[in-house]
Amino acid sequence: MLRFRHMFKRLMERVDRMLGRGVIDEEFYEELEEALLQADTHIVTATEILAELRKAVREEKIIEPIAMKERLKKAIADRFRQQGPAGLEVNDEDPTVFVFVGVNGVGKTTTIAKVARLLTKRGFKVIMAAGDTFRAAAIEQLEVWASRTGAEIVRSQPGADSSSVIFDAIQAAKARGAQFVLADTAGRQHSKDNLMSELGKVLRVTEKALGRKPDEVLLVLDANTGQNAIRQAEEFKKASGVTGLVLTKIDGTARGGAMIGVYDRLKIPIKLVGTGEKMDDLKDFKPDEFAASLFD
Ligand SMILES: Nc1nc2c(ncn2[C@@H]2O[C@H](COP(=O)(O)OP(=O)(O)O)[C@@H](O)[C@H]2O)c(=O)[nH]1
Ligand SMILES: [Mg+2]
Repeated sequence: MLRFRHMFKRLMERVDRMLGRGVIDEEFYEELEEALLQADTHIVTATEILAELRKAVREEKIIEPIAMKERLKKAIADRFRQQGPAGLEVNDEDPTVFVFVGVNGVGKTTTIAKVARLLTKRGFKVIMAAGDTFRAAAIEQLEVWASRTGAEIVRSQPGADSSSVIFDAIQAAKARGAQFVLADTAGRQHSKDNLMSELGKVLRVTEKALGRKPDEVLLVLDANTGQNAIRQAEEFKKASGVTGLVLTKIDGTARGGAMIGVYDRLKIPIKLVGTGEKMDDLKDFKPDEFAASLFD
């Protein structure tokens, strides 16, 4: 089982030092709050965790530092358990369409490759839509992943209308009997307003081609971005009705605190986690399993 301990390594090391003093006093709580904030925990979440610990100390009669540490781990793990199980929505009527959104560099294209790999391995026919038409390199990158994963790709020229590429990909999927369309989108435009209105158009056009909303609008978030991830999620939620989150690069972050807050603050389920740069480095987000593996 994958372990995600590194996400809270620094926090736990600091807690060990604090507990080394042997007492759980006001100073301990203050320092713990600071440590949680330094791990990028949202202020509201940090406050709630502290309240929970104080209550636990009172009601569960926690006096041993070691017991305190275990209680903190539980408080963190429970936050991840809150959302309940969440799989990807697959429609009875082909094609199922997943649209991937998010700012530049978070891992949209790589995640598309990983999801394609998962599906082609199971024998599904997958079409990638090269909807990031903002840069030529983005189209080429997706082409490389298409050939590596055995997916097909529908593309156009750099600068072409992103939504028309996705429209064409959905038509192609219907014509060729593909079960899945994975649509890439641009993470950068000339302006942020531009990006959000472009996304709005992509979703409207997808709905027109498909006869229903996309089955998932997956917002890809880089786990290293800390609090900023929450702000990005708020903006994309407004603009594109995000149905699920993909947290990438959790293999390389010590800022797990931000992720405790993501579901808490947005109530959008985490669906997948990216654990590396290779195409098999993707995990379903199973809250219980994830929480259990955080600290063992
Ligand atoms: N370590 C790690 N790197 C990742 C992960 N996902 C993506 N990357 C890397 O992040 C960089 C940007 O990814 P890309 O898919 O091009 O981002 P996009 O701009 O959102 O499409 C690339 O170097 C990827 O290899 C992950 O889960 N772990
Ligand atoms: Mg990309």
